Amino acid sequence: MRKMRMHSAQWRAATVLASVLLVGSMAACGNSDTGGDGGTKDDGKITMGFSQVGAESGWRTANTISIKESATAAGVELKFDDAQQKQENQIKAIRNYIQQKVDVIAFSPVVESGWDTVLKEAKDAGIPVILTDRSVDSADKSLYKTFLGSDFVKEGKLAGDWLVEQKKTATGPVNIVELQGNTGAAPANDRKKGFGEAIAANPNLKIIASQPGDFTRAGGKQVMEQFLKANKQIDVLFAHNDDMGLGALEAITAAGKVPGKDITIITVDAVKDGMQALADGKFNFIAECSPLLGPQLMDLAKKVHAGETVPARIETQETTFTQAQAKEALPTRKY
Ligand code: GYE
Repeated sequence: MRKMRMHSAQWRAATVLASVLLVGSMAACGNSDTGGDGGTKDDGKITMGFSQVGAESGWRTANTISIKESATAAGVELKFDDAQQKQENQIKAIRNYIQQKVDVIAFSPVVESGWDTVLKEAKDAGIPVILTDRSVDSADKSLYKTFLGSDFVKEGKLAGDWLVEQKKTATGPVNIVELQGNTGAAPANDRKKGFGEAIAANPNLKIIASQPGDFTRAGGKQVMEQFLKANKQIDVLFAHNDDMGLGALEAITAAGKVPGKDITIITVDAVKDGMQALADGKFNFIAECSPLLGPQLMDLAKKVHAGETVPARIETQETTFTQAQAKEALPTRKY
């Protein structure tokens, strides 16, 4: 852990000075066993404070595992906090990390808005911040070093484009219900936007109901039950993640309908359980969102800590899956 903050030029000067002093003192002691690097190696571990959204979904679990494993592999000392999907808990965790003078703060913001004050506190303390998975809507981009994560608008658009293609011969209305992620979250806002823009290509495609299911199975099930009660004809479900889709399956089956046949189901993520439902014919299409952000995050932390400039935005590479593609991909799927 670092005791004080310096600019990279100062760091370099300090490192040179320290190594000169170290070599000098070792020579004075007659100790030449320096491990072969002349004693210039910085063995001080990077300490990262990470504030995770919660444990709401299979995606999140895979993401947490990726971050913890990558920290160990990269020799980064990780302080980890689960905010249980509450912004106030994340702010508290970030303030703790500032107080503990960690080297880097990384977090996945549960919602997009309301971060300026705490980000400014981190900046004033000289602690670099990396956004992972989800972004913030702060106008001041100097409050964080980079944002590593997916293009959620694109995911929604890919989901919508697939539906437009499937329904291109439809002559009557196609009734769509939408299960949104937690209110105010970047992936909820953006997936809704991308999907809406894509389906505008065919005026037959109509969203007749749209509610948050908080990215959880329980939320998906409960809201889908309400949708089914309130709407006679539901043709399509677009769920902002696999877990809500999986919860909705129970409600659909309980209502005597066949998921994947009576109701076309499109989701986002492509975690194992979602891919299994797709391979089994219960889901119809998934836009992938990769949770395996750990290795890139650790790499970025090292660069930022060393004072290197990193790209302001790093986008995750993703694909989409049909039922046939899910069958093929499942045996080697890691999460
Ligand atoms: O799609 C969902 C999770 O922020 C991309 O959060 C992430 C989303 C993911 O709960 O399953």
